[in-house]
Amino acid sequence: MLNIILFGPPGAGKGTQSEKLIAKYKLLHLSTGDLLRSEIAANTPLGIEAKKFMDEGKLVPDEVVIGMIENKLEAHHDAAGFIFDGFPRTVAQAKALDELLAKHGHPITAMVAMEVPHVELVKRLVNRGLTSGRSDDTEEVINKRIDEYESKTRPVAKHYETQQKFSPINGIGEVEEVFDRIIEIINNAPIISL
Ligand code: B4P
Repeated sequence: MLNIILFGPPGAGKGTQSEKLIAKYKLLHLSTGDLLRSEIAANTPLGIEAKKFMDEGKLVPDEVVIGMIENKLEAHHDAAGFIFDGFPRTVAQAKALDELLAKHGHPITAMVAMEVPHVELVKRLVNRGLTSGRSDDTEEVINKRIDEYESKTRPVAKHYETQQKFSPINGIGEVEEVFDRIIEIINNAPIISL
């Protein structure tokens, strides 16, 4: 089973690269951002609560996102593996994910971290905001999201570095070039079973 975490700040290209990886490796895509946006679109109590945090550029509380991922993992026991996109975003989420995957005997294979400088992130997301209709793609909220990443999400890298699963790549370049860097890491990662 191939379990890949795509890691990086907002706008690093996690969603963009996930689409290509799913097509190549036939993995299940678990994007907490997408899951939260579909709850918002359906106007569920969870969505209404999550929207308040997302509109301010803040992370949604851990218990909400961990619960969503747990439900998806339980519902897809037979998957060939998962692409975790935008999850885990805190050390508490990473610990919860490790425990959930240990139950199934298939831990994280690799964390691929896309590195993109702050100015480029803001440029990409402001640009996406022109057409996305996303209320969090405004310059003010984008900067808050990047601050939130620096304080709460960056430490997750250390968590997987300690497990020797952390691989940074340059996230600048054509989408295809970045994709090639990611698949090189995935193809060379040892597959571990517990
Ligand atoms: P998300 O939806 O996860 O993600 P994102 O920050 O928008 O970034 P992503 O990296 O996927 O960017 P994309 O490929 O689209 O998060 C939204 C919010 O949800 C968070 O702020 C938070 O509130 C909440 N949330 C989600 N998960 C959570 C969790 N686990 N815990 C708590 N809260 C959570 O790329 C961006 C743009 O760049 C696109 O326009 C794309 O076309 C462009 N681009 C991509 N690759 C490029 C390249 N190589 N060159 C140039 N442009 C490129």
